[in-house]
Parts: sequence; C-alpha cells; structure tokens
Amino acid sequence: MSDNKGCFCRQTIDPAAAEMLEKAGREKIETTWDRYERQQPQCGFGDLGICCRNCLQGPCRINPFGEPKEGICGADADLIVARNLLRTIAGGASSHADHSYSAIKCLKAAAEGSAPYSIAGADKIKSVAAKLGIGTEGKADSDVALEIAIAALEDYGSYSDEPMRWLKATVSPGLYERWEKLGILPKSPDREIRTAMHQTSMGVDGSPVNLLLSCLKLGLVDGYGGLQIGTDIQDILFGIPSPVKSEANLGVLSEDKVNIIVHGHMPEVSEKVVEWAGKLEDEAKAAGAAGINIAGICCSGNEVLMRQGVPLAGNYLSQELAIITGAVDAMVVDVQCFMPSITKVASCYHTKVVTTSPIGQLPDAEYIPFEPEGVDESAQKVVRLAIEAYKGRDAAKLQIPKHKSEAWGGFSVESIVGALAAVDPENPLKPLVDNIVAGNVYGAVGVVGCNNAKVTQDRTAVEMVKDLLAHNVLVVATGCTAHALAKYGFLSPDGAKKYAGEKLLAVLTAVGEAAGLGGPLPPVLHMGSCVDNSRIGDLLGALAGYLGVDIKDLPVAASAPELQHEKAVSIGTWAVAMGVLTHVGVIPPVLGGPLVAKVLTSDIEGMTGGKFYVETDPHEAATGILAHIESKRKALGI
Ligand code: BF8
Ligand code: SF4
Repeated sequence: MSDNKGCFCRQTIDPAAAEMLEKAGREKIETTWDRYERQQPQCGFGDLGICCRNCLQGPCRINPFGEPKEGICGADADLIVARNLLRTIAGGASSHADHSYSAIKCLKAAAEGSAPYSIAGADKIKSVAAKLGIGTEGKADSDVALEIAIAALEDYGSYSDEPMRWLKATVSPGLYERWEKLGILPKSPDREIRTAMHQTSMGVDGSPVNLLLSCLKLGLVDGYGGLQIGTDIQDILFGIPSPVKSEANLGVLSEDKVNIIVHGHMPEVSEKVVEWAGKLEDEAKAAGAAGINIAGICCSGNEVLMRQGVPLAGNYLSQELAIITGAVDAMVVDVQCFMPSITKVASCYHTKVVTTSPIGQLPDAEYIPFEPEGVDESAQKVVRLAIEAYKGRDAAKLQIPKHKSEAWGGFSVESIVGALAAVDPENPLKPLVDNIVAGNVYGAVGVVGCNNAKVTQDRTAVEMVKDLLAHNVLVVATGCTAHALAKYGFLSPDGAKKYAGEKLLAVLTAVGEAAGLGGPLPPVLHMGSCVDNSRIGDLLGALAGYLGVDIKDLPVAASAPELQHEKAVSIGTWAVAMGVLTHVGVIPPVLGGPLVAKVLTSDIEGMTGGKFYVETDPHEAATGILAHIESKRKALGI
C-alpha cells in the first residue's frame, strides 16, 4: 500500500516490479517494502551486533559511545558480536546441511528403488565415486549411487574425530593442510552446529578470536556438508546441467495457461512438479487453459532453469509481486526464503499456496507433504489444485507485466569445461588460463546472494557487474543475483555485445562459436542456486590446480551485493576460508565489535588469504574488486 505515486526507484530498478508495486497500491495490497518502512528506524544496537539475549538476564546492550561497556555477565562488545556472528553462520550452515541431508535421503530411497526418481546423472556418479575412492567396476549405477548416499550419511552420522570425508575428497592437499593448521577442519556437520550453539551460550567461550575461528569452521561445514554434498547428490539425482536457453522476469507468466510457481530450494519438489505438469497438460486443456506454464522464484527457480530450462519469474523481493499479477494459480514452496506474508497476499487473489515440508508450514496454505516414496501422488495433487484454481481466476485483477529477457542457464563446471574443450580438447582449461594470462580475461568474480529490502532491488548487483564486465572481468552468478542479472540481459549472448569489454567479448565469441552456440557465451554464466556455489569452488580449485598455485593467489573475487539470509553469510565465510576476497554490499551487524570487524576485514587475510570487503556503493565496490584483481595479477607476474 505504498502511497508512492508512480516512482518506485527507492524500492527497485526492475520495471516489472515497479508496475506490480503500482498495482499493489491501487489494490491496497501490502508488500515487504511497506513493512520495511514501518520498521524504520531499525534498532541501532542490532545493526551494530551489540545486543545479546543469549540468557534470560538479558537483553543486554552495549553503548558504543560510553557506558555500559559490558553485559550483565561481563561480555563486552567484541564477544557479543563474535557470538552473534557464529550463531548466524551456524544458522546458515544448518539450512544448507538440512537441505543436503534431505537430498541424500532422497538419493538413497531412489537407489533402493523405493522413490520414483530416475538417478539421471551417470557421469556424476563416476566422478563423485572416483573422488571418494568408491570402486565402480562391474557395479550397477544404482549400487554405486547407494554407496555414495551412504558415504554422505556417514559424514553426517560420524562420531569419529576425523574431519569430513567429503571435504578431504574435494579440496587440494594444500588447502586441507592450511585448515588443519588453523584447527578448523569440521567433523560431522551436525556435531559442529551443535558445538557452535554450545560455544556461544552463556558462560562458555569468552574469546572473540576463538569464536571467529569457529566461524571459519562453520563456513566449511556449509561449504562441504551443505553446498558440496548437496550439489554432488542433486547432480546424481537430476543430471549435470548443460547450457539451456530460457527467459526471466514476470513477463514469463502466461495469460492463457495455468501458471504454477515453484519457490524455495529443493529440486526433489520442483523437478516433480515440472514432470507432472508435463504429464497433466491435457487436464489443463480440458479446464479451458492453453496448457501449463511453470516458472520459478528464488533457488527452486534456479534449479529447474539449470536442468529443465524453466523460466525465472523473479527473485526474493518479487515473490509477493508475482501473486499480485493475478496470474499465479498455485505457488508451491518447500524450505527457505519464502515470506510468511505470501498467504496473506494470495488471499486477495485466487492463488493457492501449497507447502510441502513438515518444517515449512504456513497456517493458511494447503499442506501436501512431498515424501520421497509418495512424491508422484503429491506432485499430481499440486498440479490438479492449480488447474482447479485456474478456473477461479479473476480477469479484472489480471495484469502481467510485459517485461522479460532472454536468459541462459546450465553452466555447471562440466559444461564450462565442455565448451572450452571445443577450443582445446586435449587441455580444456588452457584457453581460459591463456586468456587470463594474456589479460583478455582480466579476472573472474562470482556474484551471488540475495535481494534485501534495505537496498534497491537489483541495483547494486547490476551496477557493479556492468563495471566489472566493462573491465573484461568474467562474471559467474548464482542465487537471486543470477535472477537479477537475468532480468537485464546479462545472461544472454546479446548481453555480451552490450556489456562485455572488447577483449572479453572476443574470448566469449571464440568459445561460444567453437562450442556451437552460434554466438558469444553470455558475459555472466549462470552456475545455479545458492547450494550450487560449490560449483564455483570446484572451478576455482580446478584453475588453481592447473596453474599450480593456491586459490588465494588467483585474480578472482566473490561478491554478495544484496545479501540478506544467514546462508549468504555462511557461504561468504566459506569463500573467505578458501582464500577469496569476499565483497558484501550490505553492512553486516559486526561494526559494534572493533576487534571482530578488524579481524574479518584485515587480519584474517594472514590466516586464509581471504577477507571480507564491505562496500555499499556498487561503483566503489567494482573499483575495489578490480584493484584486488590487479594486485593478484601482479603477484603472479602477469
Ligand atoms: O539460497 S539468494 S534470498 S533464494 S538465500 Fe534466499 Fe538469498 Fe535468494 Fe536461494 Ni540464497
Ligand atoms: Fe547479557 Fe551475558 Fe546473558 Fe548475554 S549472556 S544476555 S550479555 S548476561
């Protein structure tokens, strides 16, 4: 119910989102931005991270300008900030660990024949088995897949003091040794998350530096227990993504088809909805629709774009706006990043909201559990519910923005290497490395993460990436940032001509044409969901291995320009642990602890080679990242 008449430039740079905000105003629908305004001013203690309520004597607050300097128990600002940060990172790691655990259980059930998933990634079975040292000779794929699932479960259930097997199997010996020396190698993910909760409780760890080391450890829990296991297993279940053309933004919704939005994170839900939408198309036609159109929001969208070419409807801040089009017949959610407000918005339209997870319930939604064993029946129910809802659409409320852009997805490491192999089949990484050395590709940046109501939707990501591409920096993207860039054409071959510097464009064109794409590669390669950030880790590991250097020596950086979720903080911490400069465009709640802020943005570099870089201005951020890349190039003598 914004009273803003016509201009939504504080809220978003996306014209489709602005059009829906205008409609929301007319129809008196509240959105997240209205609630954001009502939260102002936000609490200064919380902003600085110096509020503690870890025991019932609290809440205790530290005055950054005077007294009190300590909480009732004597905890000072740095201690409170460090404890809060570790809890945030443990929260993020737990989201990804729980996600991965669910994928593992799904693979196990599929391999045992009790869940109807096809196990589509035969190549991934081989590569994962090889890295784990599981023999494949003479074994059926499903038997190897079962051994892999059990190996993953053993990492979760391990009571030994050995570090995670999956981590050791994935990273270089150099990285492993550095983490071993720092004492941050994680054992089982569950155990580390439990210990972090204990360590941060009242009257345990009083050392901010020790807590920060645990932050790094929990970053590794996320990186290997969450992202790596999750992506490896999902590729085994659903196949390794390969380049696929699609579209992005609210204009992908259809006026005459049943529109089903998949929203959340779990491909075992979204893949099944896509499958059954295809199978039940005739039922939709019998109901008077032209067919069924699936579109994605948040990382569920990324997952089904990567493997099925399903279009992206919008990122995190667009979820309510999709419903406001009046065109969404069902929105299916699973876990993470759906706003509790969506049922309230949906109640003003004909839209059915469906929850699918026992831990992701909404009081006014329809709950259709997606257990692996009965998943086909559940997916059919969802599709039929959407077809039924379609019959109740109100034409007077229908307004689908025209905006959409061509967007390519599917850039797994395997498919990137495959495209490069078209240039040099013997030595696929050579063309990329040669071009980096020659300066045609000045460096590479992984731009990842969310939207955040505190910052104008998509603006920081888009402005910063424009600067990076103009300076011939190759960009890879995941998460809601990939959606953001998709909306403005960065994920299309035309985007290369529009945004890439001359030298980068020449490289993208040579590789794209050699790989048979008929034009340049997009200047931003969409590598998937947030869980798929492990693909970026794999790519960095491969490049470093090829060059015989550490990841910390590469001319690369990471950036989460508009992060909001705890998961983005834990992913960023993993990147810093790997040795990567990690930009964040939203100030995290750590500035109240001067020691903590200094360690994270400076001293930590001496331990891991990486550090956080906080900069809210997109152009300044690009300048800082370019300077970092330049310094790494110089150190490499290139
Ligand atoms: O895991 S980018 S808002 S959807 S947390 Fe959430 Fe952030 Fe989007 Fe994917 Ni990632
Ligand atoms: Fe206050 Fe200490 Fe309790 Fe935190 S743990 S609420 S600082 S007394």
